[in-house]
Amino acid sequence: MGKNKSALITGITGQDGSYLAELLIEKKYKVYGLVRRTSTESNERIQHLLNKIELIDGDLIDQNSIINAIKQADPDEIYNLAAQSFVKTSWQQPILTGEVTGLGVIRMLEGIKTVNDKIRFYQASSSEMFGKVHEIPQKETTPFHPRSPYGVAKVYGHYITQNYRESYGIFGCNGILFNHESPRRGIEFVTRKISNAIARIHLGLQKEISLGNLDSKRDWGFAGDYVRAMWLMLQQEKPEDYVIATGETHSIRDFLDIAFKRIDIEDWSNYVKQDPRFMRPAEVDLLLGDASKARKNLGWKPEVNFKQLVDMMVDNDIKMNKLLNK
Ligand code: NAP
Ligand code: G4F
Repeated sequence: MGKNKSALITGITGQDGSYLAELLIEKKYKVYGLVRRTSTESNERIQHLLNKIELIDGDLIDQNSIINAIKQADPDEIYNLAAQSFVKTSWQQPILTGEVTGLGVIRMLEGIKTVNDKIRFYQASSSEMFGKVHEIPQKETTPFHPRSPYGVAKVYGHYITQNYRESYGIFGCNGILFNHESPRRGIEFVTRKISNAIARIHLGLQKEISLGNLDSKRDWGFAGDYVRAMWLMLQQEKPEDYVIATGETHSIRDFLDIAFKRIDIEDWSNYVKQDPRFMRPAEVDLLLGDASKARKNLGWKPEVNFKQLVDMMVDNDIKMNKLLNK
């Protein structure tokens, strides 16, 4: 019997990192996670996995820490999920976002080139790169037009991964993932902000919710489905880039409709306030992905639909808030 595979995940403490770690453990991988030093631990999402994974100190800003982590883990595969991932913050911290979300990628690739150029590399590219979209739906060949420092940084990461593939033969894949959510989504992203507020309204802990633009549309899927696609990309014969999306788009208003219905409220107008603080200097109005290449080559398709996702998030936040306020 062959040796079990091993993987290094950057961003293991994040939403996707925690689901991917679960998937790889299920597949009998030895899983390592790169974690940055913080004054209080950010292990909440991987608490249940701590005895099954190995954490290694490192930061995407620090080249030596990356090289040391790759040497220590000696992985077959690296999944680069770490990033400053919140679009709104990228206007307040554009240089940090460029350092981590953009240059962090080349630091990982340089690490691979230095330590072992046979390691397979997954880069977390983003539908934010399509920004002011040039065609609907967006696919692998759609031109990029990023609308935020975050989007620009992701475009750099995307092209540098392609370049290391073409220049040095590194097995690097870009997964161009459209928005994906879950009960583990960060609380500042719109879906979780809404599901948590609705849970609190339902329990009488909060009266209303303040949001920004309600008209933008996103192709929202379930994070648990999307990490499967990441793994599948690295199991193929040839490294390629793939769009991962559901092929459906919904506005923030649609999300509010379904989420409020879960607590039996049909007309939510009195519960939602619009607040300019949550508007952005530039907006991505509409994202809708065409994942037919992934369906054909990887056999990938989403299992959780939009309503199931919204209900799952609201139900979970009701449960969590009940526990917190017991
Ligand atoms: P997330 O929950 O925000 O997680 C980000 C992770 O990056 C966290 O583990 C964070 O660690 C880590 N990190 C941040 N700065 C770092 C640094 N300087 N060095 C090392 N680690 C650092 O993001 P996510 O939703 O799981 O997304 C995963 C990746 O996919 C990101 O690259 C994101 O940009 C990309 N993406 C996400 C979506 C989506 O809809 N979720 C769509 C397309 C692409 P701490 O816990 O210490 O903060
Ligand atoms: O939930 P969001 O903050 O996600 P956004 O900007 O689409 O970015 C997410 O998806 C990307 C993939 O396309 C990832 F690459 C990125 O890392 C991240 O995971 O905002 C979604 C929409 C925006 O149009 C925003 O303007 O919701 C709108 N919105 C309206 N009110 C709000 C709010 N967004 C947030 N976060 N908070 C609000 O109060």
